[in-house]
Amino acid sequence: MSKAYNTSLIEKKWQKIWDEKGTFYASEDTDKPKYYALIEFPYPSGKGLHVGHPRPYTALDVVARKRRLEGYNVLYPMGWDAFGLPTENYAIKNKIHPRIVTENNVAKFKQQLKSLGYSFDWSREVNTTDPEYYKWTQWIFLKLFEKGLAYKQEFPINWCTDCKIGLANEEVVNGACERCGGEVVRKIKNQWMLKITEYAEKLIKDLDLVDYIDRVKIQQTNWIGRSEGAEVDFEVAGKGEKLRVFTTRPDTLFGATYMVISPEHPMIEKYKDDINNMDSIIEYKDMASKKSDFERTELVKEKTGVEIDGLKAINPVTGKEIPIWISDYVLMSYGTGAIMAVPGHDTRDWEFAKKFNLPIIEVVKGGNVEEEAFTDIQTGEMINSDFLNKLNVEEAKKKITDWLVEKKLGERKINYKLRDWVFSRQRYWGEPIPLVHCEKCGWVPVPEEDLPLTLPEVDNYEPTENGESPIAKIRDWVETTCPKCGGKGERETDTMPQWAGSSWYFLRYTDPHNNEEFASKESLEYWLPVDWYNGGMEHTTLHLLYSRFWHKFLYDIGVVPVPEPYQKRTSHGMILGENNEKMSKSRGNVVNPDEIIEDFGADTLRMYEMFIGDFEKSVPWSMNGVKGCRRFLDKVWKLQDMVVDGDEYSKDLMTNMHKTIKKVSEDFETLKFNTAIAALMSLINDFNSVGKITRGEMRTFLILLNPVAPHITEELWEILGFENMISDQQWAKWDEDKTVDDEIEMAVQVNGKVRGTIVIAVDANKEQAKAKAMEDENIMKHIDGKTIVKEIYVPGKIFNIVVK
Ligand code: ANZ
Ligand code: ZN
Repeated sequence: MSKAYNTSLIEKKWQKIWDEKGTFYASEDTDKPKYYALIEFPYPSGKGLHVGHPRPYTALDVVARKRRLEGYNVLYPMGWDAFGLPTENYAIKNKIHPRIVTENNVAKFKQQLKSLGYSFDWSREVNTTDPEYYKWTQWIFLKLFEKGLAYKQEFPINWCTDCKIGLANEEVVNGACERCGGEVVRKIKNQWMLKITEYAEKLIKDLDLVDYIDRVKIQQTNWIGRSEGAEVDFEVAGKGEKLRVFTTRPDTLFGATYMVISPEHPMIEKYKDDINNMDSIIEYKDMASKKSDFERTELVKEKTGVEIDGLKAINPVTGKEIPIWISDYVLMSYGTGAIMAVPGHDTRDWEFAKKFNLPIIEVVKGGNVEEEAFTDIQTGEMINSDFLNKLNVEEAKKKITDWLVEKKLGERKINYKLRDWVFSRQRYWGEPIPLVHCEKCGWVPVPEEDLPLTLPEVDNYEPTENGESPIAKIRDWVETTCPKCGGKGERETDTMPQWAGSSWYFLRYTDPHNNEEFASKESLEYWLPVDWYNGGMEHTTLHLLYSRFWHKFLYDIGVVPVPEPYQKRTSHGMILGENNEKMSKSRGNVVNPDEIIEDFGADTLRMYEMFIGDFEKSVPWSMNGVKGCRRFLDKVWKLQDMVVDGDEYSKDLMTNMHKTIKKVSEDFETLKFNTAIAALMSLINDFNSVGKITRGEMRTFLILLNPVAPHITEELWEILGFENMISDQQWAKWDEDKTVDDEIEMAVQVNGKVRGTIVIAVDANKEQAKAKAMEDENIMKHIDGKTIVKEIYVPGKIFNIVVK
């Protein structure tokens, strides 16, 4: 009889062996083909590992382990995205240096990850807060600066008056800070910006080169938001001034009955002396400045606005004078900050026109513009549009644009929704931006040989009242000499955002200890691109886009060998609490992975997270599910008592073995971990009904289960005296022919009507089929007393007997 299944003993034992042997170290020194599997490295928060973390980590661990058995040299690395606000806030509150907080958190995370038995190559661990790492983050920033892709600009940001920090639009809810509820105001700050917009076109186009799940491609494409259209000049009556708009529908120009400019449009300031209602305009501007862009452009909300009294525009095709309004639904940050309003064919303009009683002209026939805007561009035909009449929208667009270009009234234009990346943070715990400001020379890079520019020691990490970084107070760090002229200079005191270090970490993994370069050419050539990258959907338009941008830039300056960093991208769903809500302390539904490992074992946790449901969907946690997985592994453990000699598969199990190998092999590739496990569960039931298993069957079973439950399978492998370790074996192969059942059910027809079914061997001949058919009463009933004139037999498919 076997010993008890002692998870803690077995799991610690194998983790130690893997560690000592360096079983999962990747090396470039091999003839094997490479495979680079990657998951998003975690932010080591003080809360420790969440049960959500192991879902993607286990999934790609399964892939990595399978690939090794398939003969690949696999890189599956891990590291820490460790700069960031929570650590800094914790440090401020508890008066501990963020570096120490980070060290502690990393130690805790690492111990937790090790207890899950991942096949990470721990010799390549990276940490974004390590000066030897961020030296290269700074280096890349300087390259961007050198090429003109980093610039400093006055930029309105959402400023939380309590946190004293800039917030992203998504972080402002009803004018208040999402974190603390504090008041959010717009504050103009001089910020470092990265010109990601320069890569907008490539970031869309090169999605063709990669194999990302559709929803990722779609989200990125929409986020970049490419719009083709035209810019058109409208004359401001009597001012010799042009008001330029961006439109995607130049074909509707004859229907432009008024214009709208953004409340921040510079024209207001310029013509303030000509405007008779400046008071109401200023009042409106104030109100608008309190809203986020998101709120301003929400479709559902009631339109507001003020007509500018004193300025009129002239529609360039009709020559008619039209009013100019200001409204917050027009953003200064998009296009030209001004629009031609076509209420007949644009929904927002239509609502605005209805509210303020502005004229609506139908220029595309097809709807009823008194009822709603007609926005279809496929079916309509132009009317009320002079030389465009009778054309369809597409033709009209082309014709009017040509006309505008010819008359020098406008030009073709492509716009993107994508904005440049605000790259400054006024906080301590981030990479210092390695630039010095000199009165004479302007912004001067810190020389490469002086990198890393390390963070100064400060006593107080609190941001300052005026919104400057706490570093600004360390005068002897700030005051320096200009690297160019040797005169007096001051260091930039903003730090980089957390997205910096994660924008290139996958490159560092290829050669993490290199002191000369961020990675050697050979390592990059060998390992890139990442073959399979799995990560959260919430990073699609942040980290995933940012890192593609940095990578493309590095490709353009010739320091990485491939244009795209990640060949394949997949994404996992969230794990919710047992009550189907997001796990959180306040909801009391948090599951601690340590406790699951303690009570059930790491293999059970790994297996459960792979079995829990469709990998791409959110699913609630279930303790019953965990127990079910543990019961399965208990059954696996007991298999050792049923093993009999024989390297072959037995006749009874032959088809099932081949079928299961095929199913598991394919499902592991297509994120169907749950159905792969189900197949293994069903195979064990077959083992149990047969009552014994050959060594050959057991061997294959252990190999198939190994990627999901690596500890128990290595242990059984050893107990049963198989050679070496599973990690040294080859992935199981299946024989397609043998995946088909030897016996099948076949319908038997008499004169084209099904009269019964027979069970026969797949390769049975007509005589054998006929013999079986004759045993069937119902079939015989239809044949008896008649003459068989024809027998049509299609092996494996059908048997048709024709009688007279
Ligand atoms: C006239 C027009 C007629 C428009 C029509 C649309 C339909 P996307 O696809 O998002 O690029 N627009 C331009 N700049 C704007 C700004 N700064 N703030 C708010 N709206 C702005 O949409 C471009 C369209 O959005 C432009 O085309 C313009 O309205 C508006 F039947 O011009 B359109
Ligand atoms: Zn200088």
